[in-house]
Amino acid sequence: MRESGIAATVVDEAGNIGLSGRELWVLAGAVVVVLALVVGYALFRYLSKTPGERFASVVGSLDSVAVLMHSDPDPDAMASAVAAAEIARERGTDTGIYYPGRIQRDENRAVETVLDLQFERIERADEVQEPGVVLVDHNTTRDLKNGGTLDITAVVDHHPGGGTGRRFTDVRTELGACASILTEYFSDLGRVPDDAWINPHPENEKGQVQLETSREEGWLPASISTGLVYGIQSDTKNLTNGCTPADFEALRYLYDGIDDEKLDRMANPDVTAETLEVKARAIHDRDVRSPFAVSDVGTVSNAESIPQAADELERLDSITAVIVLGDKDGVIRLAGRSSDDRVHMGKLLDTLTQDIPLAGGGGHARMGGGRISIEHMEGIGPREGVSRQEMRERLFDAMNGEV
Ligand SMILES: [Mn+2]
Repeated sequence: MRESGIAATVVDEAGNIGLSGRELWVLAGAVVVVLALVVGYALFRYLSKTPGERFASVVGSLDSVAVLMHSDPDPDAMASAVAAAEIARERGTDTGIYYPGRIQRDENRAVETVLDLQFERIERADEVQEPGVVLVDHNTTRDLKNGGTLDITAVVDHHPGGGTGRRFTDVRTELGACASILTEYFSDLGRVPDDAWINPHPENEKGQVQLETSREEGWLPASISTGLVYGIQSDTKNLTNGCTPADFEALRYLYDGIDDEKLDRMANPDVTAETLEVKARAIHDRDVRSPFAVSDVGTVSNAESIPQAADELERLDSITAVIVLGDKDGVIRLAGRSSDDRVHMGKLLDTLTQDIPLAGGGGHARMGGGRISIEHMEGIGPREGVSRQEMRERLFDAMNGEV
């Protein structure tokens, strides 16, 4: 009985066993089922990973990674960058933290100093040598010269904008701070905020106090926890603006790791005498025509004191919109604040600077800035210029909707 039907095993003259057509189909079916199971299992493993685990495996798969902040690194961006770098380092990946622009504000510089952070300032994309790039607290590289040439591996952010990473994107626009997302990653990865500063680790045999945190045990250093807490605080105006349950959950998780003394030094940094003097000048010399105010603080040596003076003046109870101007190096800097729905500060400063050569302005509804070269404002060349006093009148006219 050599051939007893289609279903039977076929044995040829040489005695080799072949497969009938039906058996081939069964075998093919089995292979397909096994493949589907393998793919399904891999997909299940991937999908059942937490965002923190996925982020860690992406950054951990690279030899080195560059963590990039935006051009005005604030406490949220710095804390997020340090956290992202920590997760990569834990996986054996070399890291560098970079930013274009400047760290100017007193409170931003305080974070750098208090947490003893090392960031590298760059101007062009080709200064980034690492094969992997992670963006934190922003999602496109427009602040960086030739930023478009960078291959962005991962994006972790809470701003709108639609930028994505090639291998990982976690943008949650509803959250108050990017630091809340990175905090969740540490929680996902089983890291425990180090409360060593509250309860010093027990003394070892030699009687030395072991304050050094032990990475093997999964501790999260207090400086990182404290930075993340301050990042959340400062991005949400001390938890009064844009906070979600997830931000509070992040703070709850970090609570044990807060270093009170460091947090206080960051939240209440020493300010330079000039910043206080410029604020004082802005308040003393204010020109109030309710509900608007303009204040000219004259020449300053740190232009960053001008927006800080605007923040201060905006707090006056009868004022809904304020513009502070001052000059440095022949350039007038304008800083505007508005809580008045009739005054879109960014558009106002943009319109106002349009007919002056080399001037520019812009921003959001509630906050804007601008720059005007004094020479060009006063009208070098064929144009008829505007005096500083006339500029002040123009600012009021613009806030009144007359420009
Ligand atoms: Mn932020």
